[in-house]
Amino acid sequence: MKGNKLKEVGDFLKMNYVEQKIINFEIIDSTNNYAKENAENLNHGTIILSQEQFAGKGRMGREWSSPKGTGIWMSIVLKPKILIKDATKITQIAAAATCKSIRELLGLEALIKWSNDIVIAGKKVAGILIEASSELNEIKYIIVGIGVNVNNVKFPEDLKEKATSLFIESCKGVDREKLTTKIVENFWELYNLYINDLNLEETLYLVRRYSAIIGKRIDLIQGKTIRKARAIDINDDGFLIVEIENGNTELISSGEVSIRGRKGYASFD
Ligand code: BT5
Repeated sequence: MKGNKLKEVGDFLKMNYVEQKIINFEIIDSTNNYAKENAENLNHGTIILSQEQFAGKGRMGREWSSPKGTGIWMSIVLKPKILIKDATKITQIAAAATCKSIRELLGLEALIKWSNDIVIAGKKVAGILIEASSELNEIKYIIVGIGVNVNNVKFPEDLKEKATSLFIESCKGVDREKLTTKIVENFWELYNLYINDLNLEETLYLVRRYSAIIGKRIDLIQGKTIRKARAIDINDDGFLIVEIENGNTELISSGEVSIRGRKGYASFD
């Protein structure tokens, strides 16, 4: 374990959140796995970063490509007193914070592909993986995994069509430390509003304003079933309101279905 690579992040957090611990790895299977395996002994707010992941994970057993030194591969350990049903709100907080940070730091037109992808020009630049453990209905811990493609210049063949990086989109090198700090800062602000005041307004404002799908035609994918629909809005509880082709309106919970654009993975019309 090395403790000085993403030094500025550590300095920022030490100044601002004294109790927060940052764990830096050169290489690890997955920062989420590490966080889960050690959750009992890690304090609320602990941040795990790695330069590289050799078994980075997406949702539902999918892989997350995490080459060395190119991206932000980060997990945040949370131990909030919330019900398991509210864990999906943390996905929206993380997506809003990541999207906002990319916009603030780089001025790129990042959008949220509801609910856990950040896309630029129809390609995925970041993904969020929330893993929670609960007892009865109460959360024991939530691990917020955030992966951002920062300075990748190319992608493996199978990702070429749907992945991009901040470097590719902005044509300049991006300071990972600054971006990591900004994401953590924005995440913490939105998270505290929610946890302390049950205030999700700013998060909902961001996920609506920067939605890649509201008003667009989408395919709703649930297992082997694909339904054509239109995304109408996100309601105050964070559910996506969709109008199915047959005219019925449905509320979709984060994580319940996958969404695809009619013209491709994240190209919406
Ligand atoms: C995600 O899953 O988008 C969640 C990604 C979370 C990654 C972070 S990194 C830190 C922490 N530790 C971990 O092990 N994970 C978290 P999902 O929506 O299931 O998307 C996965 C799909 O995205 C894959 O099946 C690929 O098609 C595609 N993909 C894989 N790597 C990618 C990359 N680097 N950039 C863009 N797309 C990628």
